Amino acid sequence: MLKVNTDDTIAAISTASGSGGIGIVRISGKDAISIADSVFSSPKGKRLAEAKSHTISFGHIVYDGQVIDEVLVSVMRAPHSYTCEDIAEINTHGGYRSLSAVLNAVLRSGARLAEPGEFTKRAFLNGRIDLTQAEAVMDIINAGTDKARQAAMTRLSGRLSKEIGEIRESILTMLAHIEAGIDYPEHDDETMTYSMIGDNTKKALAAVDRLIAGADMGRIYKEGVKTVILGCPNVGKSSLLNALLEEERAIVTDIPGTTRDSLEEMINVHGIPLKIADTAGIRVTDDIIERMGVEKSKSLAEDADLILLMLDGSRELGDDDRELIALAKGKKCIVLVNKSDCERKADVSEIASLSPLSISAKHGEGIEELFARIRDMFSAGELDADNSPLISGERNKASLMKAKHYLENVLETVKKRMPEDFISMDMTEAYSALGEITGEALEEDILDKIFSEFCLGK
Ligand SMILES: Nc1nc2c(ncn2[C@@H]2O[C@H](COP(=O)(O)OP(=O)(O)OP(=O)(O)O)[C@@H](O)[C@H]2O)c(=O)[nH]1
Ligand SMILES: [Mg+2]
Repeated sequence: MLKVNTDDTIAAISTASGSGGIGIVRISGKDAISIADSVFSSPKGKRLAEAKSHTISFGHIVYDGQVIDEVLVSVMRAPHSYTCEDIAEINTHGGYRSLSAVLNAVLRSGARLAEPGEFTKRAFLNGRIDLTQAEAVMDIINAGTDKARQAAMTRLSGRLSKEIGEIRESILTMLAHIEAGIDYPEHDDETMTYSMIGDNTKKALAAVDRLIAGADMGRIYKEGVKTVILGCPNVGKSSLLNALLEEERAIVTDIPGTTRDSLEEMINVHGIPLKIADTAGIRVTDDIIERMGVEKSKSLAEDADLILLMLDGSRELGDDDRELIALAKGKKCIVLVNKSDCERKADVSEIASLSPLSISAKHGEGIEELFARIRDMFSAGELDADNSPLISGERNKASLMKAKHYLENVLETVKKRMPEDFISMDMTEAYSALGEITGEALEEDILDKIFSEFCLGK
């Protein structure tokens, strides 16, 4: 069982580093308000201890006889706060010196520096949110696009928890009936028949499958479409990256083999985030550095969600080009024939079935058409709150895959009419795999790891 250590009071700077109009030092725990009080001085001698919950007080932070900053302090009392504990938030002027001096004063007055994600971890341990909602908080903070933010907001509202809860509930009901049958064979009417177990398991499995189906889109909205620009040397891959970014990011020369190592950037295509990599041109080479780059390009292509396969339209297609086309088979791929501004020498009739798109990376021609194709590939209509992908991280997908596996075992057992003990074993496993998603069935060290990836002060 998890140990809930909320004896100590934690503090951290909750705003981003760098200068801004306002910065916040957040304090949470049973001594939060008294610690804030010990460094707070109001012009009228008002004490924070007397302040009502959800009010804000004006004053100064004074420590060691020195006035550190003019501040506003919000007080939120347990259990009506982010962490369910007493919270004081000191709004300072948002410069690093001021924030760190205020934090130091708070730490010297009895608070402990919070670990990354510790405020959210307390909200979880105190039962205010479950793990899917805690992860949603982080996803909102890190959202790279509006769609990622929308999907995370849906999870924060608890919709994923609700769906997982319903599947677990149905498994639990089946388990209870089976157990009743095992323990009290004379109460046969309580026992579910194999076919009823089969039907209910199929329903649970369908619900798990629906969540898995959304998982890849969820990852894409969160982390971006893994996109790789692939092609032979000198076809214009780096020029395309620069055209997409609208800046001279990658070095472009007419020397084949210019790009040695892959280069990654994020771009936003009509709301779809693309994590795009320019790679070393693929060819057989003796240069050891270039060869390593070529290997890396190939492995990036294997792992990609989308390949932008580039050919040079100003020269004839070669065997190297054909090899790459074969490599991209079975993947989402857009074939680009570059250098449309030059005389066309490549005969693209052999790849007509791939609907190659003619572009000029150098002059930015055909880029809009490329964006339109990407949008059509990755957005099945506008996302709204009802069809946002609910699953985002790999962790959640792995738990769903595990649950799917055990539910399939159940169906197998039902089909072969094997003893019911097998069914309850597999159902119990499926039940706890689903519990990992909401955090009800997770070991403490795994939880620690999840929260440690959060940012400081949240
Ligand atoms: N005329 C014309 N030249 C282009 C176009 N795109 C790229 N080039 C030129 O082609 C040459 C190679 O461009 P790069 O973008 O470096 O090609 P690359 O595929 O990244 O090459 P490596 O990094 O060596 O694999 C440069 O001289 C570019 O200016 C284009 O659309 N039209
Ligand atoms: Mg290059």
